[in-house]
Amino acid sequence: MDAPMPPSASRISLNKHLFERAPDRLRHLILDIARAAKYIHYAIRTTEAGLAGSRNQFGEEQVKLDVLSNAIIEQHLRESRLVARYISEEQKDVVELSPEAPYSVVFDPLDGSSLVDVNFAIGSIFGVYEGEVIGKKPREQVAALYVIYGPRTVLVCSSGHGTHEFILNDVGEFILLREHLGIGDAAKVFAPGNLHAMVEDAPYRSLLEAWLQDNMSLRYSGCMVADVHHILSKGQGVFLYPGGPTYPEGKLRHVFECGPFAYLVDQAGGSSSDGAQSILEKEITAIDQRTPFIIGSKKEVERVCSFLGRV
Ligand code: AHM
Ligand code: MG
Repeated sequence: MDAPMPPSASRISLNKHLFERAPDRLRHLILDIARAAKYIHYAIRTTEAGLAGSRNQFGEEQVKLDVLSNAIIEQHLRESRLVARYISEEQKDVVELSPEAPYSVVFDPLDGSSLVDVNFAIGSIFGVYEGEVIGKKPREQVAALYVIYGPRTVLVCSSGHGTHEFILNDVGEFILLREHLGIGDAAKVFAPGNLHAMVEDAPYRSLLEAWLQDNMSLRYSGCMVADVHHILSKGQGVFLYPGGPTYPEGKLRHVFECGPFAYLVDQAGGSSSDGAQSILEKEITAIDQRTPFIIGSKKEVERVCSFLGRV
């Protein structure tokens, strides 16, 4: 049998890549978050896919993996000693960790967790701020990243120098896959969340008709991490989750879900909006704040906003 090949000299680890793109403390924090994601990657493969018997701050039923992923991330953030506080989709209050530490981390530990049992791709979303979070805007994040656990586990991150993609290799290291992910202005695919809103919203119905007339293709999985990753990976597309009868402000949460994606997509040349203003400029007023969300190719985001008549 041939001896295993040593790692290629040309392979670039997440650590090496961050050396030139993040100050040391931020680099260490991103590496700690990436390490937590490796444990979640393992937990998804080995944990029973049942309900945990508890509900989160939004009254949603938690699956065991939501609870476990939250605990894994908490432990890594605590041990990093770089995090003053964190805000999680799965916990009601801000959790204080190391008061003198420079960063706050916001996260959704397992987005799309209702898809665990059907074995669809799911993900973790993170945003990093210096100091407090409430009163800030997503543009003020110093880094954002997500990890998608699909057939492959991929991490996409930005610390303000573009949006970069890494793949988890067999020895547990994130290796650079694509240096820059870029999003073109025009979209060929659409991901329409909250179709129930169509019943009340004629403009939304006209938008869907326009997409079909333009021969655009539907790509909607029910996990925003996967659906927005599709846009970043293919370099075009639009995702939206507008308000509707059940959720007038939409279902998605500004601080943990929309803010980090707004930052990553902006760094890749795309844009995002709540229909009236950029998500990057929308102030965070509460940890449970929801927002309508439109994200992806710039021209298509503009077209959606004009159809929905909110610009
Ligand atoms: P979750 O954080 O509880 O998993 O909910 C967020 C998810 C998003 O990933 C996805 O875009 C949306 O909920 C799907 O909602 P719907 O079931 O209405 O299509
Ligand atoms: Mg979520």
